[in-house]
Amino acid sequence: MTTAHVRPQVTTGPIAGSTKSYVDGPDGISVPVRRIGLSNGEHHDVYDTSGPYTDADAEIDVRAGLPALRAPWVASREPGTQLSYARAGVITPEMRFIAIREQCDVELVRSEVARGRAVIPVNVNHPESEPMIIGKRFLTKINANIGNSAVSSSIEEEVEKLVWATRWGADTVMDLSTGRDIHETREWLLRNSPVPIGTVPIYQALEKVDGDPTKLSWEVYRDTVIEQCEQGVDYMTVHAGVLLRFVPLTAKRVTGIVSRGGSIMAAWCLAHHRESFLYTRFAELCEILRRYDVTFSLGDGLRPGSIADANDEAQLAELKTLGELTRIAREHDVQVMIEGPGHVPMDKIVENVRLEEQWCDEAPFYTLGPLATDIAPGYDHITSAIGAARIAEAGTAMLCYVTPKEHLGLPNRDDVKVGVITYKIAAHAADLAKGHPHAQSRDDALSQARFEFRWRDQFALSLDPDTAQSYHDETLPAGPAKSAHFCSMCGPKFCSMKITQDVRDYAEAHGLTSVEAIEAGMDEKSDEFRDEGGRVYLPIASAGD
Ligand code: IRN
Ligand code: FE2
Repeated sequence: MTTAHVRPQVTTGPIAGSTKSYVDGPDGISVPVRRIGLSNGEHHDVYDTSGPYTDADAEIDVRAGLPALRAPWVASREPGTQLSYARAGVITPEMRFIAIREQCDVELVRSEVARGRAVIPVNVNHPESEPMIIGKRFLTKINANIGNSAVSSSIEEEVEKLVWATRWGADTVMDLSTGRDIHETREWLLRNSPVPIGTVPIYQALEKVDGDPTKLSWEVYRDTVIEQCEQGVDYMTVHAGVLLRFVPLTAKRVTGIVSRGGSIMAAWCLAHHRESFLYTRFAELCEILRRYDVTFSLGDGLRPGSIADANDEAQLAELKTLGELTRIAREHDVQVMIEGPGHVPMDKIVENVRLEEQWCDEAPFYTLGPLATDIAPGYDHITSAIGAARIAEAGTAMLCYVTPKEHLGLPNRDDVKVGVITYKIAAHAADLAKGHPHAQSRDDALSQARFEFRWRDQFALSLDPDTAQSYHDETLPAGPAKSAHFCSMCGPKFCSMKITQDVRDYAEAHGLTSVEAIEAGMDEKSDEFRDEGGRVYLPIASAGD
């Protein structure tokens, strides 16, 4: 990290209503949790992706980078991948860390990794990262894409986007930079990232040949991959399933090839009329990734980019090829996940998961949304979260976020937050539907706070406390409103929760259960009604008085 002009200014400090806490495990393992303190004296701990930035006294110098948490673990063992250890029955400190984080048995972590149904993306050269797992038996994860383009953004902005994305819950971040200073931007991100960093190496390889895909070669690509492995990139998108013979299958599509990496490789294959070097050299690539324990994210270069193209022949032919490559990677002890669509209508979503599981031997599925409709540019975080919730419920392990700027421009810091929160909603909704053992407790705690008019607790338990509180305060900013038994939506007389509580109070006072209380109340009211003559419409004088 040599650039003097980078300002060490990133967002620090705890999230409103929370403090950072650590759970200690064996071997000096210390796992971060976000502790939400409640006004009734209880607290609620939640999974925390934000790294040391949310410590109360955080003073982060981004020039120095984060502490190298995993360095002693890596130094004390023979070279190997998490997959090779898991297969040998070895439990690594990374697995122990994850078991505490996920509140599960460490044997579940080991066996799912050994089986290839989960991955732990941890490059030996990214010791700053806090271990996490991607697999359908664990909490659904979300990825946030950042990175500059030739026309926009600086290193400072990208580092702040990284810190901001993880603050709101991004489990991994991908640096998709294609503009200036690609190597240096990535170095700053890696040294300051508490979460795994992913990349698409073909983007940087293309920069090296002046943006002309036909000039790409295995050698340029290989050297780029090694450069990124050395820096510490934890997982890499490799579009090795875009085969020469699949390219014509996209000719009649409405939106052709929408994947950047996919279109670059298709251009190379057609120009040289040869099979993709990513495919023909795949075993060599495995050997490189294995040395650093970098995880493959096998790219969906032929994913559908419109509802019309969903689940078509090109997409499925590529998916089958990714299954073939999964087996080769695993033979080399390299961890693998599989990237998925894109744009898919709701009725075609589940089929994607079933085919992926069948053809790719249940390697973790990592999908981009998918968008459930094409008609809402400006709102594609929502169109895609609908698909994302559905596909995660069906078994997708990680969701790649989509921001409101999708299809329109490079997301800024605010878009990153909206994208992350939107995807936390989709992921959590899926975890609830899947019956994840620890998912519902936060819903229950928030609902309890809501019912008891503990407004501050309701804000603190929410995914975005700042927005929840500012919306509340827009109409009722005064301090006493934080304990009032109503909000401005219904006012004091029409709050259903207030009325329910009155019913319960009445029941208690009269020694009745709630149902009896309601019936008793009904009887009282109907007596009143009859006493007044049993008329639905009362004369104006009596009704108004
Ligand atoms: C995820 C699932 N399918 C695609 N993605 C992500 O899309 C991928 O991980 C990368 O972050 C981004 C752009 O990939 P393409 O357009 O180069 O395929
Ligand atoms: Fe799209």
